[in-house]
Amino acid sequence: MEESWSSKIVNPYVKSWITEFINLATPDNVYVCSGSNEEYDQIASKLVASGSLLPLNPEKKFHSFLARSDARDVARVEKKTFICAVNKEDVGPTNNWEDPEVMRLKLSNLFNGCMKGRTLYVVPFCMANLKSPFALIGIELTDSPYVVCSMKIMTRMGSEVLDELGETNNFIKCHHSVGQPLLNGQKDVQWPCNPEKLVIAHFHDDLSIWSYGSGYGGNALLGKKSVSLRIASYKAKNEGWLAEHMLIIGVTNPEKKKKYFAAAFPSACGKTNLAMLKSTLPGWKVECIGDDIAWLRFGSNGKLYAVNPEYGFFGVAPGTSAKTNPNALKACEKNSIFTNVALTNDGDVWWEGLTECPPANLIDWQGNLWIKEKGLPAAHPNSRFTVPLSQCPVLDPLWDSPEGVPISAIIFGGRRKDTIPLVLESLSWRHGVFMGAGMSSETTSAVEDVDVVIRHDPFAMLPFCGYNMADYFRHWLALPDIGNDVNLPKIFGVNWFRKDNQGKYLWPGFGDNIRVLEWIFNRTEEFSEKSAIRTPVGFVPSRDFFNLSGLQLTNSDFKALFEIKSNEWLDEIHSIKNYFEIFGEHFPPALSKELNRIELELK
Ligand code: O2Y
Ligand code: MN
Repeated sequence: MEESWSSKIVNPYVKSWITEFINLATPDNVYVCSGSNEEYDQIASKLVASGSLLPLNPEKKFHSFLARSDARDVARVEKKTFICAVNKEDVGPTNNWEDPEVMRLKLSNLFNGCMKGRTLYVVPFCMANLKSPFALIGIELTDSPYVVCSMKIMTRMGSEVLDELGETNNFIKCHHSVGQPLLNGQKDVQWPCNPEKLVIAHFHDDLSIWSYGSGYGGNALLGKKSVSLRIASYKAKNEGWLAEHMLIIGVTNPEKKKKYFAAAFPSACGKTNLAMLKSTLPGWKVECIGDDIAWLRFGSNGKLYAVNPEYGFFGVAPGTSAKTNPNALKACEKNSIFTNVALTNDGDVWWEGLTECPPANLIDWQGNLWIKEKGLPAAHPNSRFTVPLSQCPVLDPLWDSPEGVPISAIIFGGRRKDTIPLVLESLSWRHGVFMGAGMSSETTSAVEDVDVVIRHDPFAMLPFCGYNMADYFRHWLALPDIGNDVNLPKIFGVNWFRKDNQGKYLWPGFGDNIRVLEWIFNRTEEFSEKSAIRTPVGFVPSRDFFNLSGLQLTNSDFKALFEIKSNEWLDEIHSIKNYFEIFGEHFPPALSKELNRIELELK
């Protein structure tokens, strides 16, 4: 066993790390992934044979599969996600903290023998183009073949990564186990996991990640949230760059001028839809670089350049339709893995919102005949499509550029039925950082589907900031000193979800969001003085400079979309002030000053 894997690993650091891990987890076999298409097919075939993957009808979804997870393992678990640093303060009040020594002891017990009866897969991967100055190499040791197939889609994975790593120790050590050893020839289940013992730990000292007990998404595909946000944001703070929960798009105007925007939205605010927007305005075009994560660094000209470190989309299926995101539907016509969606009787997939009427004889996400009258969804609300970025029909030509693209605007969004106008431009960099820090979004509470809860989610990074969030605010405030104030992107806030007094959405959204992007585009040009009105909370569009052509929007709708109501904003400021108090001494005074300025101006 030893010889076959070790002959493929020349790097002495990697070799001794794997050896040590084998001694701990005691897998039956070790397999080093090459990342080839043939290998993917072989592993997928094994998953099909064992019943863990179901091949879809190739005439409907070519070379694609359906996975059904254990019903207890369906999403990221924030409560069990830890950042481990000696000082609790370095982790801050928004993260779960654990002492590294305590956590290491706990993990060594959990991982002890956890891969008995299983194969350990060694998955070398690179986040960002291998030749990029942004590139971060990781190696995930996992006992989940589903994770291997997903990592092949979501990252640049395989032997070239080991070649690039050479003999250096410069890689992120990622350890993952589903936490269900197979003892004495025990038969495997369709989706092994161990939710009771779930833990996902990130260490400041050696930047390693240990994930135990889940096979799902962000818990298990460690290149995504764990490496590219939690670990990368911590590295970025120390090295003078940013790792953000942002999509990246290229926007071209009718004169063929192109600009790039990055936008941060909390989960479930339509980020993937915006990333692949199909414009309703003639001559305007949006092209996609990424839908979830952006790494931003200063170029030698002082501008911020962004790359998407990922190689695929792991998008929420429900709500994706020909109206909301036709490009995502095209992207997942082939070479895709669907997880927890419903199955049609002709071997295709279905989810709520895909079509108005569900097809007959659906099999639900748990593999049972779906009975509509029971009132439960056919697809799990967090069901996913995993597809290669390269299949996106509106992929930007620079999507794989090692240097990245220059960012002209940063957009913060959220889901709010009142208070926040359709679009706002910050008055300064400091005010923009305040806008990011004060972000919040409506979520439906897990208990009562109807209860709306407003969750503060600074920069949409609440679950993903790998260190003290107040220090993260300070890092953002310091960017003008690291780069060049003049060349920094402008900062905007958007809210597609404002409602009228009857509870009806005021804005059509989706393809019409291009109108907001148009205004933002024009505001990043030199000639923009007349196109906005200053308010205490930012610039809002002047009516004559906001494109409403072809829209049935009344004057009162326009007013309601953009109105800044002092009473609502004073409440908002009050809520933000209360929230900021959790950060104690780490909180940057510059943001308190900004808050006080707004409060004074509103009164
Ligand atoms: O539930 C999960 O494991 C996935 S969470 C996720 C996946 C893709 C993009 N964004 C998110 C998120 O929660 O922000
Ligand atoms: Mn996300």
